[in-house]
Formats: sequence, C-alpha cells, structure tokens
Amino acid sequence: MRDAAPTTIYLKDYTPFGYLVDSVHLTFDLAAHATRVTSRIAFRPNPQATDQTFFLHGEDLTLISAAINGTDISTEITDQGLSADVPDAPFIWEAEVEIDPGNNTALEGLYMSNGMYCSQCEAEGFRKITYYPDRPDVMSTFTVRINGDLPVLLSNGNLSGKGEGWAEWTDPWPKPAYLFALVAGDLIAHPGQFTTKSGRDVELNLWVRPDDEGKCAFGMKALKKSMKWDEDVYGREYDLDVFNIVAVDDFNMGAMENKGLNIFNSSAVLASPETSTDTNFERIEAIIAHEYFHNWTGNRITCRDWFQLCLKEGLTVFRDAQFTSDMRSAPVKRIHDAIDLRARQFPEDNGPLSHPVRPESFQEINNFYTSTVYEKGAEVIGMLKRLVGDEAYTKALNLYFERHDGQACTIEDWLKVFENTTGRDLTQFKRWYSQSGTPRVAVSDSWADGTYTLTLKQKTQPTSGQDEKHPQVIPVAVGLLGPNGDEVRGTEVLELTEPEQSFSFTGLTAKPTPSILRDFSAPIILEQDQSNAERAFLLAHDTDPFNRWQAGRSLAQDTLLRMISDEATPDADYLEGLLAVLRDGELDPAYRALMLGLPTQSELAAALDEKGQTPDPMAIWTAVETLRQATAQHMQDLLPRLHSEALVDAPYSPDAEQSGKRALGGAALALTSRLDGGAMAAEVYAKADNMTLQLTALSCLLRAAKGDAELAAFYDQWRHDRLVMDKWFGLQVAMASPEATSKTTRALTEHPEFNWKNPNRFRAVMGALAMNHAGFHQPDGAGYELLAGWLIRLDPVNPQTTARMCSAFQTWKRYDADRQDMMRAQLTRISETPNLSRDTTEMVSRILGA
Ligand code: B3K
Ligand code: ZN
Repeated sequence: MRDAAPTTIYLKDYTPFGYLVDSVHLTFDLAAHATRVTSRIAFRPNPQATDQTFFLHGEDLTLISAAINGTDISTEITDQGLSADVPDAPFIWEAEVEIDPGNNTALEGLYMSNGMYCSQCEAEGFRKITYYPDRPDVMSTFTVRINGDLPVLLSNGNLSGKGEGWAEWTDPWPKPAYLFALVAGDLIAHPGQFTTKSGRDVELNLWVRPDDEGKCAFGMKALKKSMKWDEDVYGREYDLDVFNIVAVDDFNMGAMENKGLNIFNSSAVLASPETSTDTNFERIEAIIAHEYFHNWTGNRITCRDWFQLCLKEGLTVFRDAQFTSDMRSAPVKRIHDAIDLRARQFPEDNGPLSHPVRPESFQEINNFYTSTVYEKGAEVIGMLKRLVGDEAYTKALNLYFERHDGQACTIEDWLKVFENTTGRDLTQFKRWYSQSGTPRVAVSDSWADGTYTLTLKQKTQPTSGQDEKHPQVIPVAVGLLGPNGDEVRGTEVLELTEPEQSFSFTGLTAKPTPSILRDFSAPIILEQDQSNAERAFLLAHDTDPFNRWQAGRSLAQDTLLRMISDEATPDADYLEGLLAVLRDGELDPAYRALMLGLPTQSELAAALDEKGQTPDPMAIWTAVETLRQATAQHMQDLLPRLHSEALVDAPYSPDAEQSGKRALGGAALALTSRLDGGAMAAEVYAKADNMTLQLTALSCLLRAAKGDAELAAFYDQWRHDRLVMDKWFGLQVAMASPEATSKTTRALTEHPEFNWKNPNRFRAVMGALAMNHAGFHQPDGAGYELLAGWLIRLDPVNPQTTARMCSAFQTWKRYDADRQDMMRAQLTRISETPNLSRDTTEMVSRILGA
C-alpha cells in the first residue's frame, strides 16, 4: 500500500530529469507471486538539466541486485524509490527486482485478472514494475523479453523473436514508461488487417478469452474505421507492423492507449447484439477510436508532465467526438456531449473539486483524470477551432505534428502552433486552461430603428483556491429568427472578450428572436431571460438543431422548477411544443428521442441551489414523475404512431439509424408503460431478441413495480455473462423507488455474485446508488452510510476506484442542514479511517474543503 503522507506537487516546480535514457531492455520471468524483472537501461547526463540527482521511482519492489557498468553498487531505498551515485558520463544501469502481481488488487503496475497477467502504468504505475524515472518527459525505446508458460505473451511494438515459453518485443518509437504494457494469458486472437495509405500492412488482433470470441467483430470494425478516419481527416498513419487490443475483466477505467498494445476493460470493447445495448456499441466505437487516436495525440507527442494531461486527453476526446459525429449524427452527438458535460463537468467545476483544465497542483495525479481535464479540455479545443476556423485548425494541427513529433510537450507548445499559423494572440484564450469554474453569460437585448442589439455580460464565480476571475474569450454562436420563424441572420460567432460587450445587427425589419449559443459553442451557463413563448417559438422554428433541442430542454426545466417550488401544474407550452416536434416524422428519430429527455434530478437540484433555494430530492422526484405522467397522457394518441415509426424490421445493426429508432421506440415504451401498467413492455420483453429491447422493456417493468418474473428470467438467461450481469445489478438499483433504493442496494451487495473487488461490478451497484438521486438522498441518510461503508472497505484493495467514487459526495453543500450533517459525517468517517490511501485522502479532504 502507498504511503498516505500527502505531498503536494506543483506545476511551477517542474525541472527536467538529470539524465536521458537511450534504451531500455526488460526481461520478465513471470510467476504469480514472484515475478522477476531485470532491467538494463542506458543513461547519459542530460545537458539540459541543472540537477544531476539520480533518483529512480520505485514502489512495492523487492530489489535483488543493482549494478552500474557491470559492478554491483549500493543504493539508498525509500518507499518512493531509489538513489545512487552514478558516473558523470553515459552508463548502463542494471537491476533485478521481484514483484507480486498475484496480490496486486489495486490494478496498477503488473497484476493478474482471471489468470492473465496484465499491466496498467498510466499515470505512475511503471514504478511498481521496476526502478525507473517514471515521468512522461523521459522517453526511450524499449525491448522486452517475456519468459512464461502462458500461450500468449505480448508487449509494445513489433514482435522481434519468439520460442517455446518466451517472446521478445521491440518498440522502435521512443516512449515514456506510462505507455509500457505487458499481457500474458491463455487468449485467442480475433484477427484483422489494415493497409495504411502509404502501403504498410498492419496486422490487427483483438485478444480475448476463448468464450468471448463471439463479441469481437464490432470492435475490430471500429478499429479499422478509426485507422481510416485518422488518415483521412488528420493525415495520421499507423506506425508499427501490428496493433493489438486486449480485453480484460478487471480494469479501473475504460481503456489504455499503450503503444501498439491497447488494453481495454472488457466492457469497453466486447459487444454482441444479444448482450450489448445500442449505447454500449456507440461507447465502444468511441473508446476504440479514442485509444487509437492517442497513437499520435499522446504517444508520438506526449506530455512533458502530468499537469499537461489535457494536452493529450482534451485533444483526443475532441478527435473522438469528431469521429463519432462523422460516423453517426453530428447534432445528436453534440447534444449528448452537452448533456454529459452539464451532468458531470459542471458539478465538478462549480463544487469543491473544481480545478483548471490544466491543474497547477496535485497530491495524486490519478484524481485528475476528470471530466474537466477530458471533456472541458475537449470543449476548449472546439472553441479554438471555432475561433480560428477549420482551415487554420488543420494547418495548426499539421504544424503541431511536424514540430513536436517525438517530444513531450506543454500547453504553451500547443497554443504556439495556433499563434504561429494564425498570427492570433492567444494570451487571453489561455485562461481557459488556468481559470477554473464555469463562466456564466447573461444576455440582455434592445431593439430600435431596425437595429437589434445583444449585450453579453460574463462572470465566473470564485472557485476553490481561485477567488479572482478574469474575463475569458467566449465564442458565442448566434442566429436571429424573424417573426414568421424564418432565419433572418444565419449563424455568426460573436467573440466575447470583455466583462460586458454589445453586438448590433442592423437592417432588420422587425424585432427578431435570438438563438444564442448555437451548437453549444462554449462550455458556459447561459443566463437568458426568455419567456416560455420565445422558447416554444425556437422549439418550433430554430434551424440550429442544438438550440432547438435546448429550447425544449429549457421549457422542461422551467416547468419542473415551477412544479417543484410552487406546486405548479405541467406547462402547456412544453407539452404542446413537445407534441409538435414528436409528431414531425421528418425529424431524425434519435433527435426526437432526445427531445423526450428531461434534465436530470441532480441538474434540477443544482438549478434550485443556483436560485438560492434548498433542493428537496423527494420534491424533485415527484415533479419529474408528475411531468412524465402528464407527458404520457398528453401524447397518448401519438404513442402508437411513434411505436410504428420506431419499428425496425431489418436484422439488428447498432448503426445510428437503427439505434435512433430504438431510442425513440424505447422512450415511447416508457411513456406507454405509465398508461398501461407495463402490459406492452411485458410483450416487448417476451419477444426481445437484442439487449437494447430487452433492457429497455425490463426497465419499464421495474419502473412500473412489475417485472419480478422477468428479472428472474433475465438472471437465469445471463448469469454466465459478466457484462450482462453488471446490467442486471445496476438496473435494479437505478429503477428502485427512492424509499427502496438503499434496501435494494444492500440486498444486492449480499448476492453471491457481487464480486466487489471487480471494478465493473462495484461501479454497477454503487455507481447506480449514487446516481439514483432521490434514493441516495433519502432523509434517513441510509444511502450515504451504505456508500461510505463500501468505500472504506474498497480503499485498501483498490484506492483508484474508491477515490473516484468519492465524488458522489461532491455536491453535499447543496442540500439542507440535516443532509449536509449526515454527508459530512460520512466523509469524516472515511477520512478518519486508519491507513486511508493517498488517493482517497486527497479526494475526501478536497470535498470537505479542508
Ligand atoms: N489514458 C488513459 C487513462 C489513464 C487513467 C489513469 N488513472 C485512458 C484514456 O484516456 O484514453
Ligand atoms: Zn485518453
């Protein structure tokens, strides 16, 4: 276990390592509890460095021997690493260490999952494999020999030799240690092939356990599409003879972009129509693309230090979003991204965990793989592209690849290529990387003599550690609609740079209705005094698909907030406007399905908090239920038509068209279930031949407090399939009534198949508890206590997953005094647990505001 003594690392303290690494040779003699790792590393003094201290990171290692230039040396070892006296000239470091992958439950470094050896080194896991300068700016080529009696032995790069019980891999591309990977297991390959545009033949493999062979085809297809897309859109080609992907059941996150050997959580790569939902397919396609795209944005050009994480993550998320938009529907993808950003990033940015896209300090870097770094980081790139234009963006990216290939870079390097290609000064824009908090932009307007003026005022609330905020560069995409609904001004990007700025549109014949923040052109909160009539008008006429959806969303939010605070009845503008949009058979079914969505209960809680009201989770839940019921009744006559429009008679395909239809059909089924008590859902369930339908129908039944028989049948049908069982666990918690949520959760934790050490299973249950807003926040505090208890139990086993899930408590200050007291008590209980990991210690203390 790690030392929990908190040391804070600062961006401003960066200094280069005193030595360069010319080559790394590693030999692994695999044994579950006594793997020997022999390293042979060529170091030489770094002429750029001033500090020549020779310190190698190392944790949980047993040093067997260490030598320099062939002579054994003495070393000084702490729980963080090793120091030694070294020559002031190039030298060869050799060391042998022993590690215990079989007991590595933290899933960081080299560990075992179902008899398979597997590694995860980002961010600082390589130091659990051998002594090394484990920092991203130290790059080297690697040769890796694996000795072991398992049939498949994999590492990065190209296979350079193999024989009975061994394999050797050589990676010609210099890389930081965090991209190292090793896999050894009884696996089979689902093969594929790709020829790059310059004619390199690349062997592709998806390595899985023999039972999973039937779930590989989709992932392989997604990989090929990603490779082609990166050539077509970014001109980036693959650079090795082989690209391997491995699926593993025990993994802390989605996947990892190790050079030439991507390792995936099995949930992020394995798919079949019978076992995966449309949403699973789309997520898998995006993650495969994301990891593949890292080959250039992350691997060939990496980060100088971990503060620059957004350099690779923001850019790669942005690229995978572009890919999904191209493969599927761009407006639907944009709406999904805005929904996710508001659900995950906004609470982070406006609560105790708020941090800049490029943080300036951390205790445990794993705690900064956040929605802010990833998703807001991607939004920042989207804004930059919008500001400079598509052509300049392409030019800048080409320069980036040309100038920085093989380097470990900073955000300054990134912005410089844009400055150099466009001549633009990005000093103010750079605040997006350093200033935390979500900017709010308040809108007012005026109309006189054919001139319409919009006044935008920006303001960002103080966030933890940052009291003073400065104006940012905010691209606000705006269009204007005339009284008959026609667009009188097409989309134009207003550049807001001052605290307050006015923009005029002249030559108009009548006062227009503005459509502001089209395409969600900036990750901000728009404060617009809009009447419901205006919203309904935009819902009917806006040509910008995002804002048309947003108009419906704002109507829904407005009616819900009034229902919560004033016990108002559902708003007629909302119900009528929605009905009209849903009736429009010309509109993409996926888009219409999104129109039926409502703000999450947690978002409503945030909106109330923002207005200075204390959110009551039960009142929020009741309002949502009431509105859903009213919507079902209002749409009663349309529902059969929606069902028929959503019918798919072709064989199952997870493409955008079919999944859009199923999304609409599913949303219509959920409404129908409110009227028929689940009768139709039971029929759908009985006939379902794919997981999307089966799971949708089951959730409708559970919501209608029916479905016991189906739940049992589902269990019998799928108990052999780990990924489907995760759904079975999660759905029951997600669909539980508020009062029953904790009880249901607790019962599931007593189920023999609740393997809590498996991150997917733990998250399926505990993540669903945290997400069931009214259930988690029941006034008795049972949800808080249950979650905290399990986090305390998981922490010594898997600190990373524990720390991440602490964010369930990040919004604690929104709620009433009783709930705050109970949450504070649980957070304190966690923080006072003896030997708490560094990861969880940091998270809890930040959440508590200590
Ligand atoms: N780079 C990895 C994430 C590593 C997380 C370390 N705690 C996956 C990704 O973003 O592609
Ligand atoms: Zn990534």
